[in-house]
Amino acid sequence: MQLIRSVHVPLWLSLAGLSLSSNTDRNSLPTTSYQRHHMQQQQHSMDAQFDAFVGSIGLSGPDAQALKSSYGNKPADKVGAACLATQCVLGKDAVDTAPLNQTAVEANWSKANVAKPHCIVTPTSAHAVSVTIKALSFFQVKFAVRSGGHSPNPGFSSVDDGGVLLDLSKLDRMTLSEDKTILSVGPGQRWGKVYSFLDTYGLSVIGGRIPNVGVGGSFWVVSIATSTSRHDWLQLTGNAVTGGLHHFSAKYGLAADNVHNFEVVLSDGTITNANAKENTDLFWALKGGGPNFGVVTRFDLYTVPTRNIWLRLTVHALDQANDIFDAFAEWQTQGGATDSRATVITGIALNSIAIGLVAAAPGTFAPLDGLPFLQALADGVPTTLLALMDQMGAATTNAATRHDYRAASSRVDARLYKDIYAFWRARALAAREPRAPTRRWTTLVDWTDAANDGEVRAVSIDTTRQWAKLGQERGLHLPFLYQDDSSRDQNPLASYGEENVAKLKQIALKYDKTQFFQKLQNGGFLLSKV
Ligand SMILES: *C1O[C@H](CO)[C@@H](O)[C@H](O)[C@H]1NC(C)=O
Ligand SMILES: *[C@@H]1O[C@H](CO)[C@@H](O)[C@H](O)[C@H]1NC(C)=O
Repeated sequence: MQLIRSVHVPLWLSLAGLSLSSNTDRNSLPTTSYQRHHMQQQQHSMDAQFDAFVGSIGLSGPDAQALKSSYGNKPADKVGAACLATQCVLGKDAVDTAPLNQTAVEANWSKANVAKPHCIVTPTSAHAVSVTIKALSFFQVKFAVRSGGHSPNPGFSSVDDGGVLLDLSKLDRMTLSEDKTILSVGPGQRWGKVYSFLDTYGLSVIGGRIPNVGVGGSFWVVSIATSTSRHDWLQLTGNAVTGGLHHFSAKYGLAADNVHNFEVVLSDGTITNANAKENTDLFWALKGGGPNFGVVTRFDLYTVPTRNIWLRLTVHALDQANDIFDAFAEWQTQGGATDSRATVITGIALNSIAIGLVAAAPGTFAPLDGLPFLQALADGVPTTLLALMDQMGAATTNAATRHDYRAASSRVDARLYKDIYAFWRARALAAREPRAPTRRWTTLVDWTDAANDGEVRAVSIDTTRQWAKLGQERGLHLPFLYQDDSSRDQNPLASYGEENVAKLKQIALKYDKTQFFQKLQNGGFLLSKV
């Protein structure tokens, strides 16, 4: 019925082979018996679809009838219907409708990402995720999934009033297998809490390096990054083979390499597993393929014994920058970097430079450890990974400001580092110049005023452009973009290469036949955009 009352009328009529007079009232019901018959048929098939849908989410009797009449009264309000349907099944505690809990709306790392959804679904089980996905799919409603909300890209973990926010924060269960080799953890847990939990067992896992990042947000990397660039904070990270998702990625691989099993909800609501024996193609794709295949509701991760580490954290004078690049590149290309359990992090801000040397045993970091320093925050002390995460956490801000990331990759080259640094520094200083001295600039690129979004972003865009340009000129460019650090206009999936992209697309079609995740997901590095 609603189809006929809506703006689809002319199309429907022309399909029925009737000519329209120009003054046809769009809202008047067609009257020929052919039309009536067609209408009834459509109504029947819609009724059947609706019944199948309410049955599939476990609604029956008066609840199903109430939903049907409520939706029938306002057929255009699809997002309202999806919210209502999930609320009928999951209850008011799990589905927050207007007026929304403001704290949940504003939970964000970057202020640029705050958006107010129509309702917030906070599932406490994979089943609840499945119900939500079925409702979103049936009503064709836009959505966003939030694990920890640490993405700096607007719309990747938030959505406006036309959509539903799937907030995974209560999928935060952690359990250790009896033999302590596997940690099962929900995507809404934060890495800091994961490390605290495991620390009591003398264990760790290979995961994110910032405590506040949600577990679900860190598995999108398949390959290797040698350097990352951030706007007010030029970061270079290096160990033997990777830019390091984790401090010991050179030994253990990336977070994604340490997954034993993913529990995942597919677009048709199926709850399944992907591992080395089951759905192996999906297992491969989930390890870096982005939010294109399903919603992961549980990660089973291999634990690693590494717990006590050796750490040296020093602060350096700005005029040492070039010496530091020389030493860093030398360490990367020679000797030192063959130690697979050692990592170097250089954090270069506009007003300070910090170097972190991390090793599984007292490390040899020549030539880096010969550099003079202003201050040692930690000096060759044995510490725990947990304490290191805390220190990383303290160094990265969680304040309500605006953030931006951008990814770039190149081969190791001191000269290139220096040139990029000079380029970035000049631009970043210029962007900061007109601001009042009271403005607080901390570590990462944080700014507070939306009016400066374009100006601030331009610095990092230009820096990565320059990086690519110089890299290409000097034969040092690498097309790889580290997904976790990529900006919304970058295309990290494409950087995996044509063959991988084709394979990912094939797998996405197999597991998501309706292309739900491509069509209705609000943001994210989607295969449909590659
Ligand atoms: C998110 O942003 C809002 C402003 O829109 C701010 O008031 C709030 O404190 C932020 N939330 C968090 C957790 O930082
Ligand atoms: C509102 O949301 C916050 C953050 O998700 C949560 O901690 C709090 O319990 C919620 N408040 C209510 C009344 O549900």
